Amino acid sequence: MSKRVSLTQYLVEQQRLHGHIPGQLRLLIEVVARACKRIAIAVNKGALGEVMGVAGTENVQGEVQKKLDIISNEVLIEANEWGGHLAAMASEEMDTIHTVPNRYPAGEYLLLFDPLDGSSNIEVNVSIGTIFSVLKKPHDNPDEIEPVSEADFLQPGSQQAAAGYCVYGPQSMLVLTVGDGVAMFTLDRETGSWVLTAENVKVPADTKEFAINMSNMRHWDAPVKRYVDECLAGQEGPRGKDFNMRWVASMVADVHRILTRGGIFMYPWDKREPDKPGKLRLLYEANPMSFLIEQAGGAATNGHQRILDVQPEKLHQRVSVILGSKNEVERVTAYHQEAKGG
Ligand code: P6P
Repeated sequence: MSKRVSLTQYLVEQQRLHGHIPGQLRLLIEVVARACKRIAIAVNKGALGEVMGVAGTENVQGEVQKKLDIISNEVLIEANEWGGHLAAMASEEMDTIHTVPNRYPAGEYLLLFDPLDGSSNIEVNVSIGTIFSVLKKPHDNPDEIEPVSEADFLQPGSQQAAAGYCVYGPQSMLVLTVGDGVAMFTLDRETGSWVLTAENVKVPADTKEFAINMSNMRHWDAPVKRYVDECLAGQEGPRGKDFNMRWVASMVADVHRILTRGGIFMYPWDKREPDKPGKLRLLYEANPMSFLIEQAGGAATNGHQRILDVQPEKLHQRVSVILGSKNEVERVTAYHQEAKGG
């Protein structure tokens, strides 16, 4: 068996080789990874752990919260409050930011997360996951310790210091980037450690697999409909090849498949709620996933611009997402440009 490299060893070696994982960032990543282990244990208990079902509350998105949504959120908050690496946190499950209590030291990073994405799949035992994004707290005046505010979180995804997800599936896997490629770690349940199982992950530029919720087809804008129709036309159509379709309804699972074997994932704007840019949240879903995909050589746009260039205006704002194999994302984006007469 080849020498096993743990998450800690990987981070120490990356710091030694490339120097962009300062101590506080390494601590942050290790704390998040440890919290994800606790979430994996709770998720894997299922009905045996009395964690199934709804919590009887709604989140800021107006979505019914599952018990595991709340549990996962609390695990991440408790794990990250005391370490001195964070100034504040933001979560899909919390209306406003959570500032590190005064009894703990404040750090220079901001942590954003969707604590349990895809939770509609919990009862049917389909992969779900935790998505996280790391930003640096802006410093107007480095000599002053300024209070943290929601405005500090409103940074384009290109400013992320790190991003990743943990997928709770047949294996629990942690997928991470600090801006120098994508690495994957598999949870060894016997030792409780995250073991490096893939690095320098690359998304093939072409694919024969697309992921979209086809039941929304009648609501799509023309460029998305054109792209999917061409995929469905297969070998006899303009693409000259047959395509396969997958839709897990768990972004973490769909993105993990794309990082593993290529593909394109789309949750586009549609006519159901014209004022809503899309379903997925920019800061703690689209930005971290787009950072990972780009670091693996893929592309991520909202149909009109690079997702990582979108300037956020609200903490929970949504965005249209087209990400994955570069040539396919560029095709769909070009169709949007053509439709605009670009
Ligand atoms: P639909 C899960 O609720 C989620 O936010 C993403 O993980 C997933 O890709 C999408 O929504 C699924 O949405 O409308 O197909 O159920």
